[in-house]
Amino acid sequence: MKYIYLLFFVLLLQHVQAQTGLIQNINARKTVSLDGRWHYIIDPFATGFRGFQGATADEHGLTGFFENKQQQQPGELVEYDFERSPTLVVPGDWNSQSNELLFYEGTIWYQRNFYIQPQGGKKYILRFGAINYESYVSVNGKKAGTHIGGFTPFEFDVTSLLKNGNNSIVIKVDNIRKKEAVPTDNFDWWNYGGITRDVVLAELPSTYIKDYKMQLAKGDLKTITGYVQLSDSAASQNIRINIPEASLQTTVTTDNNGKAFIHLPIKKLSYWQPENPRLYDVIIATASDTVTDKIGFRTIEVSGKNILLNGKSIFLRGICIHAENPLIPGRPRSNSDLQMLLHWAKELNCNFARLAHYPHNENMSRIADSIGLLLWEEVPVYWTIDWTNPDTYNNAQHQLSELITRDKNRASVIIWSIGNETPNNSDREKFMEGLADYVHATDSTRLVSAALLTSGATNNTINVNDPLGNKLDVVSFNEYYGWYSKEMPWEIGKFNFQVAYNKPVIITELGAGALGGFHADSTVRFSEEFQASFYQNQLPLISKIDGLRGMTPWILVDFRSPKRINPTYQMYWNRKGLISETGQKKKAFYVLQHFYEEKAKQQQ
Ligand code: GCB
Repeated sequence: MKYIYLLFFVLLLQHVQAQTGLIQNINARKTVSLDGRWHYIIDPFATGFRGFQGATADEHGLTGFFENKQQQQPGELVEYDFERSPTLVVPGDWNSQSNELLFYEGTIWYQRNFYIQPQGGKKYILRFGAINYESYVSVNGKKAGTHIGGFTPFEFDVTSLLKNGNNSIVIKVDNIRKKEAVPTDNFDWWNYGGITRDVVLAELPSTYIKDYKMQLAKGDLKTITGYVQLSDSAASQNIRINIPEASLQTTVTTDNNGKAFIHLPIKKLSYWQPENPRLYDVIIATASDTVTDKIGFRTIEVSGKNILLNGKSIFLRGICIHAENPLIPGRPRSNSDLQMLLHWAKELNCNFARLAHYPHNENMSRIADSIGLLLWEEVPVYWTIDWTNPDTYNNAQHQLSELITRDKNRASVIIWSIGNETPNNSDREKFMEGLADYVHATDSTRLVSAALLTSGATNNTINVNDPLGNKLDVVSFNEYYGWYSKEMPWEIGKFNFQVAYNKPVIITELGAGALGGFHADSTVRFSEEFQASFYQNQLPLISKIDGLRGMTPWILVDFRSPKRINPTYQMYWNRKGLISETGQKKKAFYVLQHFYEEKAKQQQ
C-alpha cells in the first residue's frame, strides 16, 4: 500500500513543476519577451475549469481550457476556441482594455503561442512580473504551477514542458475578492485584473547565479556585506565579485549549500543619497554564469527620533502613489508610465515616496535608484484582514518575502511596510508582530514600519499609542482631521499630537478631495480651494510634532475606486490627488511644493 502512495506522489510530481523561488535580476539574463497580444475568454462561472455539474477540473490530468483544443473534424464538439477569441495587451489590466470588463471580477483565460528551440543543458524559467490575483499556468497542456497574490513576481522552471517549435501557454486568472485573501474583499482602489506586468522566458545555464544581496552592513559605512546563492548546492565554487569603479574585487567560495558570503572592506565610495544617486556596476561571475547589476550603497538607521541616511539625519519629503496611470486609465504598462509618476513626485520637491498599498512594478525602485528618490514599499495587509486564519498569515508573509527578495538590492528602498490602517486588537497584534519579526530577521539593512491609526482625540490631544508601534522602527500613522472629522480645515489648529514612542514619526496619510478644475470658496467641499486650505492648515498642525521626520500626504494623483460614487464630484474616482485624472495640477499641489522647497532649504 505504501508503495502505491509513493508511486502516486512520484507521478504527481512529474506533472507539477516546482515554483523556483525568485531569481535575482532575471531581466539582465538572456530572455525572450512574451508580452504582446494574448487571446482571452471571459468565463464568469469558471466553466473551463469544471467538469459536468461543477466538479473542479482534474488538477493533474489538467482537462478544461488548458488543453487549448481545436476542432479537428466538423462533428466534434468543442465549446471554446482561443484562436477565434479577442485579444488583450500584456502587460495590462483587463478592466481598462474593454468597456465590458471595466467592473469585471472573476475568471478570464489567457492564451498565446510562442516559438522556441530549447538548447540542451539549459534551464528555461517562465517569469511573471505580476498577475492579479490567482493564476493557474499551463504550458503545452501541462501544469507549470499556480500563484496567489496580485502584485509580486513568480517563476516556474518549464524546461521539461517545452518542445521544439511552437508552444502554447494557457493561464487561468481569477481576481474575485475573498474575505481570507490579501488584500481582503474590501479596499479603496480598483480591483484591476489580469496579467498586469511583463512576462519573460529566461534561458540560464544548468547551474546559475540564483540570488545575491550586497549592501553596506547595518550602520557601517566601511564594509559591504552580503551573499551569492547558486541554483544548486554546488560546494567549493569560486565566485568573482567586481565593482570596477570602486576598485573593489574579491573571490568567494560556496559552502555545501551553494552559498558564499561576502565581507568586503571598502576604501573610497560615493554613498547613494537622493542628491547624489550614485550607482555602481557590480559584476558577479562563476565559471558558467555572469550577471551585472547597478547597486547604490547607503546605510539607513534610526537613532532616537532621527532617521539617519549614511549617518546623517534626514527629513522625508514624501507623497503616496498608487500604481495607476490616470491617463490610460489603468495599471501602468510601460517604463514611461512609471517615470511620469516619479517625475511628478520630483517636481513636488519630494525626496521620498510611499508606494501604496501593495508592491508596485519592480522598475519603480530601479527608476527611484537612478533619479534619487527614497521609497517606502508595502504589502496589501489592509484594513480588516482575516487575522486568525493561518493561510492568510502565510499568504501575507509570502507576499512580503517575494517583495523583499525582488527589491533587496535597491538602495532607494529604505522602509518595508507590513500594512495599512489595521484595527488595534489582539488577533491583529499577533499577525502583525509575526510580520514585523519576519522582516527584522530577513533584512537588517532597512527599517520596518506600518501605517497605523490614531486612537482619536481627547481634549484636543490626538493620541498615537497603538501597541504595534513597539515593534516598528518608525512610527507612522494616517490622520484626516479637517476631512473625515467634524472639524473643518480652518478649525484643526487647536489640536496637538501625543506620540507614545521615542521613535521617528512619519505621517503616512493626510488628504482632502477636490475635483480638478472645480473652483469655489474654500468652504466648499470638493473645490480646489477647499483642498488647498486643508493643506494650509494641516502643514502647521503636523509640524508641531516633535519627532516628525517625514510625511507622505494622500495622494499624488486621483485614482479609480469603486467606493467613490458621488455622481457630481467623484464618478468612481478618489479625488484626493494633487493631480487630477487628466494630469492637471490642483492648487494644493503648489502649496505642498512650496512647503517642501522650504524644508529642503532648511536641510542644506
Ligand atoms: C485611507 C486609506 C486609503 C484611502 C484613503 C481615503 O486612510 O489608507 O487607502 O484611499 O484613506 O481616501 O479615504
